[in-house]
Amino acid sequence: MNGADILIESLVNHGVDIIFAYPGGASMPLHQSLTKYKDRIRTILPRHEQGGGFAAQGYTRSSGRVSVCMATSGPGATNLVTPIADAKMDSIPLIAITGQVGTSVIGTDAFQETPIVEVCRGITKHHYLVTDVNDLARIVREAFHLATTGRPGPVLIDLPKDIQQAQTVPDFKAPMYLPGYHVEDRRARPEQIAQVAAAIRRARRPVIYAGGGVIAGDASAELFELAKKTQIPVTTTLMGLSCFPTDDPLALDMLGMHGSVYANYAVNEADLLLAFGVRFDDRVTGKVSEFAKHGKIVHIDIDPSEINKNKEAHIPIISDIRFALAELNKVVQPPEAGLDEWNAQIAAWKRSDPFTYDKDYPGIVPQYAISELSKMTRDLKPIVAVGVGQHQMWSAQYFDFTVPRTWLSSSGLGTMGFGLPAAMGAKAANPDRLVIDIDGDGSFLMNIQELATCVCEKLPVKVLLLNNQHLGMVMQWEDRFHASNRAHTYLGPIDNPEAIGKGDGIGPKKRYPDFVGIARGFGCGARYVKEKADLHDALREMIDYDGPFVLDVEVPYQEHVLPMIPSGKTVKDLIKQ
Ligand SMILES: Cc1ncc(C[n+]2csc(CCOP(=O)(O)OP(=O)(O)O)c2C)c(N)n1
Ligand SMILES: [Mg+2]
Repeated sequence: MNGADILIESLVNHGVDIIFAYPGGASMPLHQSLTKYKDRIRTILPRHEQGGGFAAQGYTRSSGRVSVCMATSGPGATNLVTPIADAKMDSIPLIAITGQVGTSVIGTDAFQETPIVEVCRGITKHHYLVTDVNDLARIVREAFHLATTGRPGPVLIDLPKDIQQAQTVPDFKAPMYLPGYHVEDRRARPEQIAQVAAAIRRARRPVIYAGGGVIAGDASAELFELAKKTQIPVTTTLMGLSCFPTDDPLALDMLGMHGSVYANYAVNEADLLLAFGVRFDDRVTGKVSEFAKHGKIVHIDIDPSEINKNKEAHIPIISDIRFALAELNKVVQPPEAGLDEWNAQIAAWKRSDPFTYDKDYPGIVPQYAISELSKMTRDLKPIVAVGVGQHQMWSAQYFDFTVPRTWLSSSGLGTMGFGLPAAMGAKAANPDRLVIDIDGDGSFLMNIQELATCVCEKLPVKVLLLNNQHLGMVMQWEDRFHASNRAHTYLGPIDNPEAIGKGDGIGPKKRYPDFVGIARGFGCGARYVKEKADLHDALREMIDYDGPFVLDVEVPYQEHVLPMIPSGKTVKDLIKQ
């Protein structure tokens, strides 16, 4: 077999059924091989490698199955850098394959040569430059093992063209050689579990702080059981959303910078913080020395490097989270003193400071559009992808998630342009599910070319475009911290008054660009909506449309995401209005 066939057959052997791949000179043998295996692997052609990388992530985030993206050398490879960095930050098991120039010219600035392994060294879990075709089958085995075990992450395989063409007799069962990588013993010990159970027994104001690790570790059911057994309330990070049903009475919703008032108050007053699969990110903690400083911290994570990284834990446990929670559930008892008083206090906070917005606004505010969509689709349990910005935070606040893996957000890297391709990949993985990209106009434009993929590859995703004509989140910071001085956050023509913050209406008089026209040009269904009275009907049309659909919703740009704890500040600085 040649190297290209060995690689593709290895993918098949690892259960890969879809690959997102964009060809070029240095990856042509791989694409030729993909046509041979087309009965077993579907190749989806994105319209930009970044779109392909995010589509692969959407596939993985929604299904839990490892995904694969591929690009040619040079510019193709560098276009994958952002999705790889994104996957690293959010611990997504992604295999990125790049074509490379022939081994004889590596290092000569050959046509379309970039040292992509060097470029990606700090943003992969591991990376390979293959220099011998006899290593290839083993390397692919290792790549899948590394990407999916322990703390998941992206693995890059850079494959020179001559290795793709070289012939050998492959050994698909070649043993892996990974000295120093031993994840199998990361399991909480019985005495550690007993310690946690004892801490829970003594607690009066406990809170569970659950993150993406609970989803990655497939531990939602165990988390639910623990919360129900003990009546301990649960707040989640942005990455943890959907790991615990947000409509449950014990749900405190998201915490952190744009988290709920009640979650932030509860964490601040907690005497026991149970941190599961989280990394004490600065968007969660604010000023880290002040975060959760009134209580003991239990931190369970599979990655030893997370323990005591940002915040010291009183009970640090390196463990697979599902194993740890399952063990804990066997022995745990509810707090001895009862939690009635604590949960009553939390209920009072929920009543006095719920997520809220101007319900009487005559037009459509983004929060309303998201709430309506959430209500209308509740029974369908749709998969929701988002871009980055205000619309992302409002989606996190106002959409109800009841099933794990239904929330896809570029969280750690915060990459605009994530939403549409991620939704596209999720739709490829879940053809029978409703998949919606709730997007901002700035973010949507960054990977809008993927509408072509959605149409041509028959991936009918829905786009709820919350179009405020601005880079809303940056604009909000201008409003709050820079006296509303507009510094390149308006997305229309530069001679419009909004460009310098001097618009007089609630929206620019002329809107730009014509997203409905663009969407139709790609072959999507599309509609523009401005009146509140029309929203329900427009959402219905979007959901029921047979094909990809863009609903361009005119929303005001004056709205701010609240509450807000400014960067590096504490719960005392929480802004409610
Ligand atoms: C690739 C990238 N560039 C820049 C930013 C910085 N940034 C964060 S949010 C934001 C505004 C996003 O605007 P839009 O997508 O319209 O969403 P909105 O906030 O208006 O809802 C920007 C520019 C980013 N997160 N990602
Ligand atoms: Mg916007």
